[in-house]
Amino acid sequence: MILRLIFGDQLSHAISSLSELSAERDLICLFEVRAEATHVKHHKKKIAFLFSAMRHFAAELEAAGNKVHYSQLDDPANTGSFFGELQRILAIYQPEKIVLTDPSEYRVQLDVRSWAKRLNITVEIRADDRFLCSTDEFKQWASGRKQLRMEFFYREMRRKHAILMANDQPIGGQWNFDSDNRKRAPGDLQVPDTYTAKPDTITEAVLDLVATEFDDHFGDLSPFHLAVTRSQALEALDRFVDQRLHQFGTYQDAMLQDEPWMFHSHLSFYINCGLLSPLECIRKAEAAYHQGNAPLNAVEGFIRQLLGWREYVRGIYQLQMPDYAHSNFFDAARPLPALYWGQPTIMNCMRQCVSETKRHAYAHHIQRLMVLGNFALLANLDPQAVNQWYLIVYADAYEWVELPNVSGMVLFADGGLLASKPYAASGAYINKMSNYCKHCSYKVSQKNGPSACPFNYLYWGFMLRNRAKLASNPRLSMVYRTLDHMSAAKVKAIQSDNTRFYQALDAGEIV
Ligand code: FAD
Ligand code: DLZ
Ligand code: SF4
Repeated sequence: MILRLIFGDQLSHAISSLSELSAERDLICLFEVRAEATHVKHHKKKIAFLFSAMRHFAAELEAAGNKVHYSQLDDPANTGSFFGELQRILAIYQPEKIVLTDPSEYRVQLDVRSWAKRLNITVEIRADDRFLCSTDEFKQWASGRKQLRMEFFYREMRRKHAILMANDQPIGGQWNFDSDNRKRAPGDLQVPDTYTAKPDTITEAVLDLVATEFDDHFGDLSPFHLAVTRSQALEALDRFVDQRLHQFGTYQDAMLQDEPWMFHSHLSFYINCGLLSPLECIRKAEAAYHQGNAPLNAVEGFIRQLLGWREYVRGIYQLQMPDYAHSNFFDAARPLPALYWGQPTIMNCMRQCVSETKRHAYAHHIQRLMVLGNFALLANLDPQAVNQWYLIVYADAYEWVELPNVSGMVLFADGGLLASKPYAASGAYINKMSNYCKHCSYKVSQKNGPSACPFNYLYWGFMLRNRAKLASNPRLSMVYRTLDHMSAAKVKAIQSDNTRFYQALDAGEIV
């Protein structure tokens, strides 16, 4: 007998650990374990989503005639860890070897590499070929390059997979249509409803379990309408392509009050746990362009996220771990303020993004980057605390994708390996891309004083504080030239606003 172990983010029937599967001979194992749900205290909805998707996946495997062992979290015999469950199951079945697909997170990669010795059994670790760029291929691309810019990686991926290409040239004559993708959304924009699935009895049981066992975790369980099977996830993909894709590009960077979904795809949960493959999402979007159902700026924008960013951050993670997790270019050390956990705040943009995150275990990219992340960067928050928060709160978060986005893209903690400059922005950017400021008690047009938008003076405070580390960056030369021309009184006002704000923040006052 071969024991084939499937992790919670490996719910793909075509996964490498299941190739050459023999239904008569083999046993497929899936383990719900407390250690995974609590090594960081994941959002309740994230745990419920993954447990329900795992249970549905196990049921599909069984229905197809396979032998499956599934450890439920509330089974009194459950030991609570992958290793413990494996030991327990090995004693019962005594398989000749274990086959698994390499786990996505470094922490678990280390763990599985110790099993052969600790369990005295052959453990065959297969590559995860659901990614379109293998670890070795990325290493090759990166070797000898001074800068690892996503744009050049993306172009190679477009060529290699022949996506949106015509005779080795990008369709439309350009690789990138970002300049068409920065429109502000009108306040009365009609946004279609996101896909909703009705919870079945399996999901209901999981929701009860999570409510009981993880009551002290952040986040709302209800409403729960995520897809938990491949067929539901395919419906969600079709709905995106039919109803949202055509506007994806235009409103890619836009945010609206009380509108969490915008024209994004809401597919990351399903792609990252294996219910959808990135290539099928890319191909469906490409087909919509060729059929005239979506414009090039939208389709290229969407494909760049999946074929470019997603593959690129995974490559960076594989290349840079374990050191990457400790990078802290700015020596930032402020603890995560309670407002990230829902403590009231006067900053409407932060309130909106945190409350939507709490409700849906989802926020779209620009909320994660330019509101929640921007504040973390400006306020000098400890990268480890910020990473932990992002890993906890989003249902699509696994360290391989969360860490490069947070430490690289948002916090510039890697000193510029991933981004060419920090994505720092004042209130003007948030006001340009959203209507949040209209609903805020702070005044975005005011630069200094207690009623001024904090992002305005925190932005300059950040640039002043980090002058020695940033002034030589050519992309920031304009910023430092502006600072050099500021009057001493203006600089003093910025500094005293920063001091006042941080004193209040550190004292736990409502800011
Ligand atoms: P869409 O906007 O519809 O994009 C389409 C797909 O492209 C996504 O489903 C996703 O698979 C992929 N994608 C888009 N941007 C990125 C990116 N920067 N990196 C990797 N893949 C991308 N994404 C995660 O999947 N998990 C995370 O834990 C995560 N953490 C993030 C943390 C920060 C600070 C930032 C700035 C971004 C993070 N992202 C993460 C990337 C991005 O925000 C999410 O993938 C996206 O918001 C998911 O929503 P969507 O499916 O509607 O995406
Ligand atoms: C995120 C998560 C959670 C909360 N629980 C489990 C679990 O009980 N069993 C499991 O197999 N996977 C879980 N996961 C996903 C894992 O964290 C993910 O598979 C690993 O990080 C892969 O390296
Ligand atoms: Fe956010 Fe400032 Fe706008 Fe308020 S005024 S919503 S704090 S950017």
